[in-house]
Amino acid sequence: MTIKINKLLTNGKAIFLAYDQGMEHGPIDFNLKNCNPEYVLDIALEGHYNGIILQHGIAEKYYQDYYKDIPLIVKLNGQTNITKVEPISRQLCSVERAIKLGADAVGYTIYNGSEYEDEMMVEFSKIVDRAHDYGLPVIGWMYPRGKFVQSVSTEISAYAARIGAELGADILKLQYNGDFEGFKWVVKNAGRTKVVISGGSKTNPEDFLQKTHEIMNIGSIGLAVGRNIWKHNKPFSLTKAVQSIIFHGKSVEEAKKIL
Ligand code: FBP
Repeated sequence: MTIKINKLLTNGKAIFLAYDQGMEHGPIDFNLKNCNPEYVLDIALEGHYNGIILQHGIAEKYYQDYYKDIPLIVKLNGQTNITKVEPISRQLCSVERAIKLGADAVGYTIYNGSEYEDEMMVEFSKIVDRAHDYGLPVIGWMYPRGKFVQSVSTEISAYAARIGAELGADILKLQYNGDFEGFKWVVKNAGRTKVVISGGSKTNPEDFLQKTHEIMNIGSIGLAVGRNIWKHNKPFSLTKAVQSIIFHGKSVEEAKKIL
């Protein structure tokens, strides 16, 4: 079965807009504007994102005809920030329900280094098996976290990338730790599985452009970013600046002029 990944890419590169933080972090990330899914979907649509990442409930209520031009990535698992326990993120939505909602890809987080990593790896593998039967790409959020992980080192990131590739992910979403040379090795370990880098908590736009420039030079294909965009007061100009680096190879200085 051919995996239909091209719908998610522009000349092999991508920027996805992540909006599953309402569950992962809670409304602490939101204000009166961006707590409305339509506000974020408008950014994804008008900003020409390669995909919007939603939990299934938000997809069902908001991803109607008007937004159908944005490729949909349904996040199949999730956890809350209420219980401070060993990280485990369980499947909450089936591949079939994601397809009914219009998904072009599905996503799943694995916390490598958690005492529950085996449960997530088993769930993830079953999802890959099922999704690939439908030609649906699978994005693995490979987040080393838990009592066996001291820090998100380059070594553990490379290990997580390799696990994602060996489990059959089509794209991996990794957290860049700022080790520019080391992360080239991390990306190499993903092999043919593509890598996008997560946005992280909101920083100043100049630093975010610098990070974007770096991650495009370690072999990743782009970003899956949320808070840095939809918490910014000018999300469209920041989007254009970031896209100028990802898709047009602009320098940080050139991109800053777009802000
Ligand atoms: P951000 O760009 O806002 O960091 O979003 C990326 C993301 O992976 C989301 O998909 C997810 O909700 C969140 O980060 C997880 O964040 P954390 O690292 O705090 O668990």
